[in-house]
Amino acid sequence: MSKLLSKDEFELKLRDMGRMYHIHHPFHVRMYNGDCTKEEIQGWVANRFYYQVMIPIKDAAIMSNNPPLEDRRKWIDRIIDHDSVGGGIEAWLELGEAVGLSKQDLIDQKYLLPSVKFAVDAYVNFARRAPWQEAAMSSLTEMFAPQIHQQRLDTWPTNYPWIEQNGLRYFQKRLTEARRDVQHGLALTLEKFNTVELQDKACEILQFKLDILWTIADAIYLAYELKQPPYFNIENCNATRKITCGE
Ligand code: AHQ
Repeated sequence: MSKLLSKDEFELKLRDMGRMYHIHHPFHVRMYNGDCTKEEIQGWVANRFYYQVMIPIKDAAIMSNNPPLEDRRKWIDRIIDHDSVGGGIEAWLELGEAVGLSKQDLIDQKYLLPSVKFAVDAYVNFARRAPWQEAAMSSLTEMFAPQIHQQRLDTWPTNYPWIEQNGLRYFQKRLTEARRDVQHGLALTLEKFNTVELQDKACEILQFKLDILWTIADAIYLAYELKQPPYFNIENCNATRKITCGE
C-alpha cells in the first residue's frame, strides 16, 4: 500500500521512472551508437512525423477540457511551438528532407506503421477523454527528453554525416521548449496530485505514456531493424511496400 509522498519524494518517484524512457530502447541505443542504417533513420523520421503532427491535436484536446485561464495561457505555447510558421511541424519536415525523404511522403503518412498510429492515437484519445490535469501530466515524459535531443545533436553529425545539418533544428528547438513544458507540467502535477490515490494515478499515467513511446520504438525496430514490417510473411502483400523509404 502506497503512502502519501512529500512533493520532493513524489518528484523523485516520477523522475525514477526515467529508467523506462525510450532512450533505453534497443532502437534508440542503436541510433545513439551510430549503428542505424539510412533506411532505419528514414523510417524513424517518417513514423515520428505522425507523433509530431498529433501533439498539437493532443494539446488542443487538453485545452478543450477546460483548464483554468493561467494554465491555458501556458498550454497554448505548446500548440504554437508545433503549428506556427517555422515551428516544430515545419522543422520536422525539414528533418525529413535532410534524411532524404520527400515532404509530401511525410505529409501523406506514406510510411506510417499501424502500431505507431495505434500508439499515437491512444495518446490523443486519452487526452480527449481524461480530465485535463491527467492529460497534462502525461506529457511529463519530457522530463527525460532534453537528454535524448542533446544526444542526437551531439552524435548525428559524426555518426550520420549524410544527414544535412539543418535537419537538426527540431532537436535544438525542443531543448528549451521541453524544459519550459516540464517546469509548468511538473508544478501542476506536484500541486494537484496530492493524495495517495492521485499520486498512484499519476504514476500509472506516466507509465501509460512511457509505454506509448516504447511501443513506437518497438514497431520501428521490428519493421526496419528486424525487417519484419506488418504482414512481412504474407505473399504479395502491398503493406510491406510502405516501409521501403526513399522510393
Ligand atoms: O518532440 C517531442 C515533443 O514535441 C513532445 C511533446 C511532449 C508531450 O506533450 O507528450 N512529449 C514530446 C516528446 C518529443 N520528442 C520525443 C523524442 O524522443 O524525440 C520525446 C517525447 C516525450 O518525451 O514525451
